[in-house]
Amino acid sequence: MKTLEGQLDARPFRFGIVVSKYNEFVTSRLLAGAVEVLTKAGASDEAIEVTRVPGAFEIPLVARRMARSGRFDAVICLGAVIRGETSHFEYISAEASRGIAQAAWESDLPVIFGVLTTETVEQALERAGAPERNKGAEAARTAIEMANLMKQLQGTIDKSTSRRIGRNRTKRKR
Ligand code: INI
Repeated sequence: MKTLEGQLDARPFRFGIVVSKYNEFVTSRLLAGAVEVLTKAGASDEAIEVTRVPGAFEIPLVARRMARSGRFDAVICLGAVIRGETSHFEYISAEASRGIAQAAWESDLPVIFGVLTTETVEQALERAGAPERNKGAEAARTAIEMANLMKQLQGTIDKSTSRRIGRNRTKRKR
């Protein structure tokens, strides 16, 4: 049985990060957590590009644009939607998650959901703190693993396609 699983090696890859400025006291910590993980896993400074957007609602459009640019192996989305501060919490968080998933589908690239949706500021800060609980760090680890996995899958798809083409060629020759 063959099992594929992505490794935590960031060296071969380029990463785009979309981070929202809304609740920057939280999102700056998510960004720091993500960059630390990428750097420790071998990504160079030039391999990381950060784009800042006004709020979580704006993340999907920019994530999609970055993912479709062909310049990245994964895009990491970072934001913080806090219920205590908004009556339209549901709309913003639902659109952010739906749009981020859609950006991945439409680009065939890992677009990673690192948007906190919490009831309170305290909960948001708790999930933007120490590396083991930092949602930005978690999103970066997922991005590295998925970039590696997609590369492996590309290899298996290429091989099976060329096997199929080879078989068809042989059939035609007969
Ligand atoms: N954006 C956030 O990222 N988090 C929030 O908690 C938030 N609140 O509370 O309203 C928020 N609002 C802004 C929103 O994302 C858009 O930028 C705005 O609606 C303009 O489209």
